[in-house]
Amino acid sequence: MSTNHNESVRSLLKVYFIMGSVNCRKDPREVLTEAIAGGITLFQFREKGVGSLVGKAKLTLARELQQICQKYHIPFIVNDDIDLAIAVNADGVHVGQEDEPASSIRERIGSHKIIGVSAHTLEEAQQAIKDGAHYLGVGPIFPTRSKDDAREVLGTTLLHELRQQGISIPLVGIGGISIDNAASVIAAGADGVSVISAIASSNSIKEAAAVFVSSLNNPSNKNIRSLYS
Ligand code: IFP
Ligand code: MG
Repeated sequence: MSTNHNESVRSLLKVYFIMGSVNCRKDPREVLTEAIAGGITLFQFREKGVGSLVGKAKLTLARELQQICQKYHIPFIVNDDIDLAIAVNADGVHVGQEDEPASSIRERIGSHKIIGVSAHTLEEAQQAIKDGAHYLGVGPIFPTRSKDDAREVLGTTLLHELRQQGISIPLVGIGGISIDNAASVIAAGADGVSVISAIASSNSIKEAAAVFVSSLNNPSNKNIRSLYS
């Protein structure tokens, strides 16, 4: 896909679903298919943590999930694993601060691919933009259990500060985002929300995704705790 236009990435971030097999209570292929039916706008394959697939099994799952994304025209982003992203010709990668800088990743994966970088401070954000990131993942906004090595909770303050400092590139909030607090993340300046558990752990994946989509279009939407009982 062409990613020369900031605005196309911005709109893709609206409801950015992230998962790997360990986040799913049923077949990840089913989870992804339902999430897409609910209206997610972007998908990141994040096969990480205790019990995650490696090697050939990881590659196979990546290909299967990518095929589902392709069928429904949802861009497929790979977390961390640049070699995997290249092997499957993913639409982009997401990397953390401990990974290769965006500038060298871009040389490896090609200029037309999406590069997202995690940022936890203004300085990290500025550096990632210099290095050529197309969007920034800002978080953890709220406490989360999806990440073993999660950093200090930021609240929505950094999002606000980044916008106040004139940073205009697409931003997505991540970490502990639920239907109840998603609107506050957007209000602070994010273009979208990244969600793992609130969709993957729901007992109705499609509805959970759909409620995020509609709550971001209509922030007064009431919560739906029954989906997580
Ligand atoms: N942010 C994001 C994203 N993805 C990650 N895997 C992460 C931080 C650690 F939402 F894509 F921006
Ligand atoms: Mg990483």
